[in-house]
Amino acid sequence: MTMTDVNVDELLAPMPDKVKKNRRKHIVKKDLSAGSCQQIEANTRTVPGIITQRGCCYAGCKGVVVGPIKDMLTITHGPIGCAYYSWGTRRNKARVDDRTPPEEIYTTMCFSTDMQESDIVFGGEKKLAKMIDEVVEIFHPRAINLCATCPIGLIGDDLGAVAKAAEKRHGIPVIHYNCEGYKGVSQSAGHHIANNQIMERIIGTGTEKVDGKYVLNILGEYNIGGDAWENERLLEEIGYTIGSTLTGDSAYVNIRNMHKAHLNLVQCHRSINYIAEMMETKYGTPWLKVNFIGIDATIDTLREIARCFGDEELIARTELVIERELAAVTPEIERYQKILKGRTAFVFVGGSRSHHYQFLLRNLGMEVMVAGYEFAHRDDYEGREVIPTIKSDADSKNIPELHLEPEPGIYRPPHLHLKMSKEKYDELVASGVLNDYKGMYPDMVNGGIMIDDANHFETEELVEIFKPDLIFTGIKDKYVTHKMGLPSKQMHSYDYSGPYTCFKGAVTFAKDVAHSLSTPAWKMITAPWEQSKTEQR
Ligand code: CFM
Repeated sequence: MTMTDVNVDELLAPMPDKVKKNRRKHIVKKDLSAGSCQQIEANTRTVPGIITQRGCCYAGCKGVVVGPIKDMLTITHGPIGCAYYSWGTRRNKARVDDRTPPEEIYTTMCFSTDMQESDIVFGGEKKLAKMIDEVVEIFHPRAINLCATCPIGLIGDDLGAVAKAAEKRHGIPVIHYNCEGYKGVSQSAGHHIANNQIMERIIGTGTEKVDGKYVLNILGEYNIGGDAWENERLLEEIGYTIGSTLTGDSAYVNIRNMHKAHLNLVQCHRSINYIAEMMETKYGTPWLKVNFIGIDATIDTLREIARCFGDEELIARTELVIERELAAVTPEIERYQKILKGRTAFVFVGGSRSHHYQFLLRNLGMEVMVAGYEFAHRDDYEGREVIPTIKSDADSKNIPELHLEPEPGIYRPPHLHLKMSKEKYDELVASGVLNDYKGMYPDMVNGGIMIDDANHFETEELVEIFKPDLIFTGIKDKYVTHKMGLPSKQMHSYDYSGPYTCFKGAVTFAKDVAHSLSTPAWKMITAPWEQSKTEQR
């Protein structure tokens, strides 16, 4: 059977009719002959009882966006488990925060109010206020995040009031996030809530001067396994200054001054597109969708950034760095290509990697047959042009939208940020370079499947049909995959490896994948369906 023969309806056949009808809308097969992408259903509720890969709203807010900020102290207001599972498990690395000794910070700080039964009955506001007093006295944080969990929303503790009173008592920002786990349909809602507060409370409050001829922010880069450091190394060699990443290895003190950058780079569109758009409105900062995953993708990204500024010297330095990096990694990549060429994979990750890693895998001679997102929205699959047609439902209406205006005295038109004429800027926008994202569909292989919020049943069916050599996924699917006799790499945390970005990162990734595929262990396992066939015989 060729890839284009795969019948999605057959795949769902064993499901009850209602579920089948629901799930069918979340699966799209790439069909080159059809031209544009068929509409996919995304960012809607998971079928109750189905084993989803998704996380909660609190995970998206605390675990993903605000948790990694290294000089803010985060308090999880809720039972201890929520803090336990959202701290230290995501490999968002950070260097020591360079405060005056003895107050250096060696790790991101997370505390929990450890809500008990009596707190749930009588309310937890006093406990939270007391905890803020204690952490201020002991740790002297620059600013505090307060994150709500499910029970807090249910009992109605007023986080905003506690935060406001604490700000008065201590004279530092105390920022609250109503990111109860049940808000929205996945962690995506938490990204939005975090974006809103970072925009309202942090960005734009700094008054320090940011030096540099070309200052870039890297939005949606969380420095998993050190990814951001590799990006920064290259960009700084070319001649850029990094204002701040958001939020990998980031600091409150730098985020405050992000409005002073000339250009925002957007790596993960899903988790941070709100800030990119809001900064464009409020400060006039243009944004460029980038991808540092994959050698060709990195080269294209570096050239596009240089093109945005149009400085000949910058363009020449970009080419020089590309040439040098390529020369250094090509022999090694070619070595791994011998093992990897012709192999196939599935990629199931949150809301951006399933697209980005297709570029890197292609560089290694591999093809992605099925790509799934846990919680992406239609624009991450189909491109931003569909945004005006996305219908909002009760769940999305639950998340506040900020309506911003240009900030008087600070706003500068975007072309002035890039030091170019308005005409030239308009041209870059019209050609889809700036302020745009085309989604995953254009980069899928013909006959390949895009699947939203995939579940275990579908994963197993797809494996049986496509028989991939490897699955890139998360911890919930990793061991299920192993039991099917397939190697699986953890694509959220990179297991214990990384960085995977840019040129050197591509070699590390190639090495890890080659190791996974070369281990003889997989030959010793019989997939469940193979087993039943043997028994039938
Ligand atoms: Fe963005 Fe991420 Fe992702 Fe994401 Fe995540 Fe992550 Fe992810 Mo795990 S911010 S959407 S909520 S790239 S934690 S660093 S790997 S699911 S694909």
